Amino acid sequence: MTTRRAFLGGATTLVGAAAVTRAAAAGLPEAPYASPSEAAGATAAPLAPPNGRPYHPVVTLNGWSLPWRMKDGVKEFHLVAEPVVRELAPGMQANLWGYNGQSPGPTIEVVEGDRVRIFVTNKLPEHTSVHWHGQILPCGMDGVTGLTQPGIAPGKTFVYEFVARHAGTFMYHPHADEMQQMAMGMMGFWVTHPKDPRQHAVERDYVMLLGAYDIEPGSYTPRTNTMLDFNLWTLNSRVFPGVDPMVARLGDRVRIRVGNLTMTNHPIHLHGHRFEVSCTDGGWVRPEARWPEVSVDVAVGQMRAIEFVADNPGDWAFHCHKSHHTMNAMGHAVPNLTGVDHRGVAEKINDLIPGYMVMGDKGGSMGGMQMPLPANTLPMMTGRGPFGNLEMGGMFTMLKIREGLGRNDYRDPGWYRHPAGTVAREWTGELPAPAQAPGVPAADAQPAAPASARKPRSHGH
Ligand SMILES: [Cu+2]
Repeated sequence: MTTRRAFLGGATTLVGAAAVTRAAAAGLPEAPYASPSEAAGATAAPLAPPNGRPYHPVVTLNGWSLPWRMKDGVKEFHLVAEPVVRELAPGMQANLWGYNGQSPGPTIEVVEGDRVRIFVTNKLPEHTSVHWHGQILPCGMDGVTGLTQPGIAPGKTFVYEFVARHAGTFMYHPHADEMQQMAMGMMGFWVTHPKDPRQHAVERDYVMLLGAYDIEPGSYTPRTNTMLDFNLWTLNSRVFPGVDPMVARLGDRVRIRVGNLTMTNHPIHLHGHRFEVSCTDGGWVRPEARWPEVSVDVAVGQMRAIEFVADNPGDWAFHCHKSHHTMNAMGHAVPNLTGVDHRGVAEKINDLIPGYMVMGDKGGSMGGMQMPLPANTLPMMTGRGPFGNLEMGGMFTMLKIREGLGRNDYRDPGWYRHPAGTVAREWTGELPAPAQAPGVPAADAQPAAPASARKPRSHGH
């Protein structure tokens, strides 16, 4: 970008600014790329519109919004479909496909009524197309390979042009070799803001796409033939603890928009608040038709926007409620050994396999376990909180609500300082007698196996 501007600046002395501007404008708009820190996964500051109608920009969690060029009243964007390397969380990189250097691609933000022109250059080894999921547009702009257009061959650029007719929440993704291209991470968010910025106004507007990958521990490239059994569940192609927290000032009205381009549904759950679904794939929900929720199921191919007032300070969990979707890659073909006494068995196996470790006889908690991991592999349940291991992964992050933050301050405020006496704590005083299910003897009245922690013999301590 800088190089080109510098070149144009120098050229004006020779041929005049107007001629150069016309020449530059005749070509493709530049394809913007994220800054190095954003490319590494940092959440970009909201992109304030430099021209066109005003709007309140969104924040793409661990992502960024795509700048445009205004040409004769048309917003021109340039997407480049290409292979990318995405850090899913510190310690794990994935070879994905995406747009403009990242998966998901940059968020496109326009205003209701805008005429939009999107150039799509294909740098993938196979054809592609872009479907503008949810947009009401001329059929030939719908991006379905074979049905509404030929595929964009490698090395070619296509142009799409339509009016963003309705304010709302949308996505973009290929409609070409979808199983491969979506399993490789090709997707992006699209927000059409209302013409009147006072309509549906909120103080904080977060967007995220749900993704799923099947990456064998120790490897880098997703298996794209997987139908349902994915092992990495992502928010904007990041997994916890690589997902930034959402930050809100106490009293802010907050919107979180979620789009699902995985192959299964995700019940998205927010702690500490009641919210309403304010916008779906089809547009805004009338206020009298909204009902209160604390979880919203986002089905395959759907978008849901939730809204609430951030009136409860703290660090609140925000996650998919399918417990395997808040874990990182693991083998799932493991029997449940809770309650099984395998002391004798473990000793025998230790003679054959030094370092053998019994798992799961006291439940599945792995927070304290140190197991060797292959390279480029994240722990299954991980993340450190102020009280210890979080034992999370995948589709998990936090909503951090604090008093007195700056209007545009999205920095992680650190851990919540709980007011004195408001944290669950160990009780050492007198206990009331617990009620017992009728006819069932209390557990401590039954003969119990002695509890003892087992460690692999080779660790020798
Ligand atoms: Cu899920």
